[in-house]
Amino acid sequence: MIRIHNFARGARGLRVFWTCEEMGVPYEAVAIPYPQPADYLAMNPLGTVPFLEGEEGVAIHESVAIMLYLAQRYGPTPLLPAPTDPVLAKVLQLTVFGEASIGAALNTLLAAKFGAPEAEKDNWSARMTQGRMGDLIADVSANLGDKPFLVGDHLTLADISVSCGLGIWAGAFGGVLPDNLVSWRAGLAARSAYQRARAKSV
Ligand SMILES: N[C@@H](CCC(=O)N[C@@H](CS)C(=O)NCC(=O)O)C(=O)O
Repeated sequence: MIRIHNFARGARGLRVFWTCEEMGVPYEAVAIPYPQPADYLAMNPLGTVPFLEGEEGVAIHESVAIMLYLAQRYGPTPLLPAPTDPVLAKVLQLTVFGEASIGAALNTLLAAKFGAPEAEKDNWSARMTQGRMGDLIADVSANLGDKPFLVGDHLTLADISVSCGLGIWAGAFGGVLPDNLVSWRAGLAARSAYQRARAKSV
């Protein structure tokens, strides 16, 4: 069985657990303490989570790469449209955006909030990144409009990736979201696959 390593309540690992739950892919959730033990660092020297130990010797980090890999390795799945489906491009764009834009900005802010010395917590980069988060959230809100899903008429990897990224914003920073994003996240959180994934994230 595949193994997915994650910190307790790690939002990026939740992306991966949730993808597996939606697809019905069995997995073992492996809780990683912080600081990471030597055997974990031997497998993933960066020490980041999530990390996938898959079949056929697969061993990779990067939450979005893991989601895309699982969808292709264990699909087809409605979470990832077929190559000829015109909505594929938008699903890929937003799935990557959830981490490359939102997640990366939040890591800068997390480092400033929890790691920086007092005098550096509100430095120029932190303020610039905070402002950028506003732009990113406005972009997601405009993409969603009053629809229940970001792309098309059903859940895709885009919803999973972006909503988990915004979960860090709401959870770690008490960040406020526009009403349409609050309703969308509430609808996603009501899904049984999401709830099973959350139960594995403790
Ligand atoms: N882009 C990476 C980011 C991974 C990442 O920064 N994970 C955080 C936890 S959510 C982490 O491992 N932090 C601990 C550390 O960097 O030592 C991904 O999406 O997997």
